[in-house]
Amino acid sequence: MAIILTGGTVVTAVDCYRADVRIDGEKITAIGYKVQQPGDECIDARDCYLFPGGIDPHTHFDLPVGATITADDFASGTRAAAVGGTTTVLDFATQNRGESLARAVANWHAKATGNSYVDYGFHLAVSELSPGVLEEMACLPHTAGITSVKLYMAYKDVLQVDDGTLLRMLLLAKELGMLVCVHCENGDIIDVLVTEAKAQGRTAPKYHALTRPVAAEREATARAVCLAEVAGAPLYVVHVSSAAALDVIREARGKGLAIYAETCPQYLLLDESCYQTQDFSAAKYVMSPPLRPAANQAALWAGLCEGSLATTGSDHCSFNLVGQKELGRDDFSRIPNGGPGVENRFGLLYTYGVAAGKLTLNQFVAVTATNAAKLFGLFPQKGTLAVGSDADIVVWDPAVKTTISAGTQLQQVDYNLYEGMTQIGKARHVFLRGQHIVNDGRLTDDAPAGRYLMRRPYAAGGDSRVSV
Ligand code: DUC
Ligand code: ZN
Ligand code: ZN
Ligand code: ZN
Repeated sequence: MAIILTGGTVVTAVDCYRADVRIDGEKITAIGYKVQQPGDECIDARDCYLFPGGIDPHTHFDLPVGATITADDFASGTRAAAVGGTTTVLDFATQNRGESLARAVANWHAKATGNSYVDYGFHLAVSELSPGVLEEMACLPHTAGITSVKLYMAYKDVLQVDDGTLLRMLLLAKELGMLVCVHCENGDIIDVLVTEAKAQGRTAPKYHALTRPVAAEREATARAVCLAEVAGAPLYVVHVSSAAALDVIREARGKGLAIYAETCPQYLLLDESCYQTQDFSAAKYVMSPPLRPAANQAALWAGLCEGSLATTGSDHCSFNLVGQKELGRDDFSRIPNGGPGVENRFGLLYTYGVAAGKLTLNQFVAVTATNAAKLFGLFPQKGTLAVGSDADIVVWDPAVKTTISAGTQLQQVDYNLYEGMTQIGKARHVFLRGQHIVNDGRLTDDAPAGRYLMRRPYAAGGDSRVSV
């Protein structure tokens, strides 16, 4: 028995039209009129948009950081994703120093298997590039289905790689058909500023932002672009937070370089004034890069609109204010970095993008799903509504208004970055490969149905990426 979504408006990155959608098993098998057959179950989608399930290309679930571990694991994080309209996450399988890549990947499978409510893939976050690790890289695409890695230009003595290492990785990745994702902040600058601030007894959360200036992001972005140019390799800049870094990306793309970039709802919607609290609660906003002066927001929205920014990731990396962020009560540099948002990304982009007139419906779909699918080897299985694609569908009711609050969220963390903000529209139904995982806005009782996604190599996507 098939499911027919009737009377809705189908939205993809390029189209917007009224049609019924037929879901047969895990796939979309027809889009059009009169696609119903006797015995089919009909679900009324009148006055709703049918969007491809959101793809969040940037989450950290069950990630150990120092002496603690992120508040959300795969179960709580992906439940939150699902109700928010996200049906695929790409999480960062993170290598501990001294650990093989195979070990890191096995660790992440152990965390996710049987616990994920949405489909998931892994990027590999590399913390050490010993010769053995470089050799292991070659196996990732075909044995593990991992076709992207992340390197850090910040976190001196912990994660930071030097330019030579980054260049080598770009050269290797190009050969292997992998996309290199880079955290672009100059870790040496930050290290000096943090040391200075602490020497002067500056311990409050706001010094996190003051020791990570925009210039450090701009410089590292320019350096990463330069290294990618030299390597002739594509580059994906994660979590772009500032107009200055965006300018570097726009210029590089203008020269024809394959530079792609992501921003996050927090940089589009929040600003550095969040750090100006008298108490410790500003620690909620301690993330890297930090929140910026408000003038950056308009530039980032424009970047999404014009395509210089291809994707939006939540960078969901949640720590409770009580007991976790508090580890840095006397020293801002010990506050675990990151904030929650996997539940809110899709709705925030709809509300403050589409409903506010900053993004078209097509642009919204591109930056919440399609472009990530193309860049990370999932298109057209994921990221669009087409016959033959996975039936990952969000039935979005634009007439519902809610107020975002930690009190009502599924994210298992004691605050929400967007507390009190309005969300326009809501996921009334969500389908994951045809399975009805959210019904009437609520998660069904079904067991976690998320599956691991073996992703195709970068080059295998061929022309689909040209349009990102
Ligand atoms: N970078 C991320 O992408 N996430 C959490 C912290 C960080 O530095
Ligand atoms: Zn990062
Ligand atoms: Zn991250
Ligand atoms: Zn159903």
